[in-house]
Amino acid sequence: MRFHRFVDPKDLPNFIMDEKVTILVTGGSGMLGYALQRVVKVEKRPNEEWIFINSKDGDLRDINQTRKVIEKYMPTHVLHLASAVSGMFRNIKFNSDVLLTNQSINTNVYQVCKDIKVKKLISCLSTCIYPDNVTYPITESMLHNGAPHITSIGYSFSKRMLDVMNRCYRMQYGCNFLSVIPTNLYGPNDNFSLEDAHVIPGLIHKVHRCKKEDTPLIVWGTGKPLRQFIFSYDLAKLMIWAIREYNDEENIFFSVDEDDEISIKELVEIVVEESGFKGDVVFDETKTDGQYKKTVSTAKMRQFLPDFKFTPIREGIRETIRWFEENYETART
Ligand code: GFB
Repeated sequence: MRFHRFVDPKDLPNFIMDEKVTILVTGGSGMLGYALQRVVKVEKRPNEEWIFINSKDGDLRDINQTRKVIEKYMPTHVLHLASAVSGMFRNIKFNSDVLLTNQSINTNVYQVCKDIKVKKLISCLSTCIYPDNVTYPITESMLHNGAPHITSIGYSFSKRMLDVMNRCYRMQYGCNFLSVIPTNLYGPNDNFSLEDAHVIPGLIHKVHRCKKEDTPLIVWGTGKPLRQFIFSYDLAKLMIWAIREYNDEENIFFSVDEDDEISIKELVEIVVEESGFKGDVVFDETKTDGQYKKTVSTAKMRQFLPDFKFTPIREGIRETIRWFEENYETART
């Protein structure tokens, strides 16, 4: 390959194969961090060093602790996953706590990564932060076209600010800071707390209880809402691809395709069948459905990864149930 006098950095292969890269993952012991640790074991390249940190290594709400832990490893690349995140029902109760926690964590991590000149920083948004009143399927560029759903306003604006920070740091300092946007995530090592969990871990824990106590399964809402669920191990593979290869300054959705969107009712049927629950299922319609749907287009992702195979939802749920049953005593419940 002949290099011309001027080569646009974006055209250079991101990881020059023999160049040593140090990838620091914040929020390294959460559900996605857990999945990344397992996938990296298999997919790690010889020139890559992966470091997973969590709140025990330092409180990222504190700028001094943030600087200390990041400068300890001096990463060339950062996957910023640390965040206050929970299901809709906890978001409704703690919108301002979630907003303030994420604001301080993100401000500190971005500041330090700019100061130590990391080559690339990728942060993780979520599709629930997109406008609630929107045409479907949602595309990446619609992020600021209106207010998000009220149930998660604190979380949503704290994550939208990451997009704004990417643009500001890129304009002022030329930082290669960008974001990827997964849909509803589930998998091993999730938060299975009955109150705070997202719907899949919440249902898996409820079924576990109902089988023990021989009680009906209470599902919140009408069961009509629609969601695109992505298995944590699949997202881990996509995040590894992104930190190595993705250099577009615009965001990208990581999601199963639109055809794989399912209703909460269909989801309940899969969880019930895969856990062998024989009891009654009751929909408590006094509980809110939240956002009816947030269907995203995967057209951009498919341009880069036309053949990426996602784990079928039934298989992912079976694996998550197996992990929960095996780790019940130590799981977050
Ligand atoms: O997973 P979930 O809390 O997240 O709720 P969202 C999804 C749907 O499941 C809602 C219904 O329509 C709920 O009414 N649902 C039924 C349940 N039973 C349950 C249950 O036992 N627990 C829960 N949690 N839901 C979140 C955002 O919205 O999406 C977060 O609040 C985050 O910030 C996440 O972005 C990805 O999809 O409604």
